[in-house]
Amino acid sequence: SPNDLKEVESYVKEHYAAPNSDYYGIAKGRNVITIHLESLQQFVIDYKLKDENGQEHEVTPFLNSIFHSNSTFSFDNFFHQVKAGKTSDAETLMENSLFGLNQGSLFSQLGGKNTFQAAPDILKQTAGYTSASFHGNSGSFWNRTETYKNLGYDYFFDSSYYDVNDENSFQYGLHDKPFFQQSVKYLERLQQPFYSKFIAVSNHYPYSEFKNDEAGFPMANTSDETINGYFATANYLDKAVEEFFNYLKASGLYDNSIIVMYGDHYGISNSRNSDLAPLLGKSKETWSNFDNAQMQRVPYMVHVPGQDKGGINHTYGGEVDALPTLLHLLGTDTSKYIQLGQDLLSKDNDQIVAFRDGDYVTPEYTYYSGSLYSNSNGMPITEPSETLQHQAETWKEAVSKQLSTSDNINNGDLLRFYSASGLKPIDASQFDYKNGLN
Ligand code: GP9
Ligand code: MN
Repeated sequence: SPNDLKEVESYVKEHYAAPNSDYYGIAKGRNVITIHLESLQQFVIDYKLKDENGQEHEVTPFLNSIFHSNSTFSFDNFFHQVKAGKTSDAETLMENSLFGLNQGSLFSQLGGKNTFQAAPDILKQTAGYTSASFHGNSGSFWNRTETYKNLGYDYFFDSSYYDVNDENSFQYGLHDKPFFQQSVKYLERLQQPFYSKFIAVSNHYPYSEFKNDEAGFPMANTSDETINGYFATANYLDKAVEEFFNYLKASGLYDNSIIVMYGDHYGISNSRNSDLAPLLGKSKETWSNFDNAQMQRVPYMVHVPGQDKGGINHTYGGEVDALPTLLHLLGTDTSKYIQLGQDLLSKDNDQIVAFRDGDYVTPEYTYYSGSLYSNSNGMPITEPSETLQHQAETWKEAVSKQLSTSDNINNGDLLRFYSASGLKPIDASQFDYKNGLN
């Protein structure tokens, strides 16, 4: 009911993290090009895979160069927060600053009917942006076609806009190189400024598409085929993104755009991590749930060509924090929106990262699968001091409050009552994604 919204509003007010004036608005008016890096984990950044002759192969040389660039706001303590909705949960988090559901996918269950105040709509109504999502898979996957209308996307180029055949695709759609190549003809006709999202999906489980020589990258040599193929597909993704950047530069779009890149969730599941351990210089025998928690880091980078204020930021945060971070860089005031995350560049950031099941990570401690660990040595704390025990309870409460607030918003469809944003309600029927850019 509208009354439930009151509690949400006071939560949001209390947790609002004011923008950092050093960065506020530095990307104002630029196009936004978001590249979804399927299943890419932070450990891959700067990682070098050894082949059987002991020779080292950098897995993602291009992404590494962007990660280390002064023009990039890079985050190395950024965690995914998805659950069963996987990619679609990441989209929910990144573009709404709300969580997915604790069971199933919010896109599938509520995406077609709820009211949202998402990135494409905010930028359209406050700054005149056009928006488009690009993905070489069927629009019905994760109920995207219906959900995107409620997020305010003007265009959705799904697989029906691409030449997809047996040679250039796999079960989740078009491979990344042809995907970017074939996207260009739509992208260059978009009215600027635009907000765009490219869901590149080749680096998806089971990582079995780029095993032959033509991929040009060695397999890892563990007993787990999934792990073995992961590096080669990640390398393919890296090359595809580099090609896309080359196009952006050649077309001139690069200079008046910013490029946001994020990994949506883990690619190697916890049950496989102990087999990965030796490749990370760790032992299989001592691999723990603390290590599993640390593996949930994913890349998050905001590349702002021409800027030199970037660098690697160590703030602890998660996908829920991405939207306020981005909007502040674009010079958009977020204080009147219902967003549950905090700008990662803000000095007010609380740095309590919630996982969807109530576990959490802070800069010093990790709570995962029922145990509290010290980040400094990775050891479980069996007899916490009274102070620490009290702190841990406070963190747990903060996390469950953030999650329950999200659930209340989504399950009660509360944004339909929220007019203080100044955003006019979206009429989803105005969007017809079959007509392209006519
Ligand atoms: C398919 C892609 C895969 O369209 O988004 O999603 P995932 O399996 O990672 O949720
Ligand atoms: Mn995914």
